[in-house]
Amino acid sequence: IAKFQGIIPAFYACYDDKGDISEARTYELCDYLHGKGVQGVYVGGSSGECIYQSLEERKAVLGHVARRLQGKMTLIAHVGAPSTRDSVELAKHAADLGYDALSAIPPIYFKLPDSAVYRYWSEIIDSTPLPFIIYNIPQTTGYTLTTSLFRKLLENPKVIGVKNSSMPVLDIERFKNAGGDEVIVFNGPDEQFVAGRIMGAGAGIGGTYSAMPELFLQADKLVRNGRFAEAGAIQSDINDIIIALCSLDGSMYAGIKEVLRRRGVNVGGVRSPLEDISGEDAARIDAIVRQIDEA
Ligand code: NAY
Repeated sequence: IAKFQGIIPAFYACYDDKGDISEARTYELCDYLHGKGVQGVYVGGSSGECIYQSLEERKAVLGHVARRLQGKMTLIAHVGAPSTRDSVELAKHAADLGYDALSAIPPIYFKLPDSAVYRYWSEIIDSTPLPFIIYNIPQTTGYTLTTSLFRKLLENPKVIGVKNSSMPVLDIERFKNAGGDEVIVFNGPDEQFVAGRIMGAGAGIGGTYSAMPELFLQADKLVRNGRFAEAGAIQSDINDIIIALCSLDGSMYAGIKEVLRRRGVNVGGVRSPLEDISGEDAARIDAIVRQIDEA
C-alpha cells in the first residue's frame, strides 16, 4: 500500500466552452497537478461530476487521464454508477487502461439492504484483478458503511481500504482499528485532514486539494514529521479558504474551477444542475485567491 500514501486530489471534470468533456483541458489539469508534486489522482468521483456524465464520457475521462499521467503518479478510478452492470463495465475499462486501483460509492437512489450493497461492491471487485477502495460518503449517498460490513468486505484481499468522507474523525479511527496495519484509510473531509491523519488516515483524497495543493502537501509533510501544531495552523488557513468557497452563490466546484482559472488552468465550468459562479462571486474569488497566496 506504499503507493497509496500522500495527497491525492479528487480530479475535476474538465469541459470545453460548450460543456463537453475536453481532452486538452483534462491534460492541462493533469500537467498542473503533476507539476505540484501530488502523489496521485482520484478520477471520476464526486468532484469529477460522475453523477452527471454518461458512461461513454466517464470512459473517455478515465482514458485521457491515464494517457497523460500513467507512470507519473498513482491513478485511482472511481467506477461507482447506479447499476452494477455499468459499474462493472467502467471497472473493466479502468483495468484495461492500467489504473492502480478502483473505488466506488455504494448504490444510490433506492435504499438497499447491506446484502445488496455487499453484492454490488463484490461484483465490481470480482470483475478485475485491481485493488479496491470502498467509498463511504453518507451525506450524499444516504448509506452509512458499518464496521461490520467493512470487516466482511476486508475478507476479500483485493479490498485495501476505505475513503471515508463522513464527518466524525472517530469513523476514521474505527475503520483503521477494524482493518489494522494492512489497511489504508483515506481522509475524505478536507476540513479535518490533519485530524484524520493523526487518527489513522494514511493519506487523503479531497476535492479542494487542486485549489491549494501546496498547503495540503505541506500539512501532510508536517504530520509525517510529528509537527502537529504547525500542521494544525495550516489546517486553519485551509478551513478559512474552504468556508469561503462554500459561501459562494455558485457551487463550490464552480468556485474551485474559477480559482484554477486564475492560476492559469482553464477546466471550463460545471454541468447543470450545479450552479456557476455569479454576481459578487468574482470579487469573493479574488479574495480567496489572495488568501491562498498568503497562506
Ligand atoms: C470526490 O470523490 O470528489 C472526493 O473525494 C471529494 C470529497 C469531497 N466531498 C464532496 C462531497 O465533494 O473533498 C471533499 C469536500 O469537497 C471538501 O471536504 C470540502 O467540503
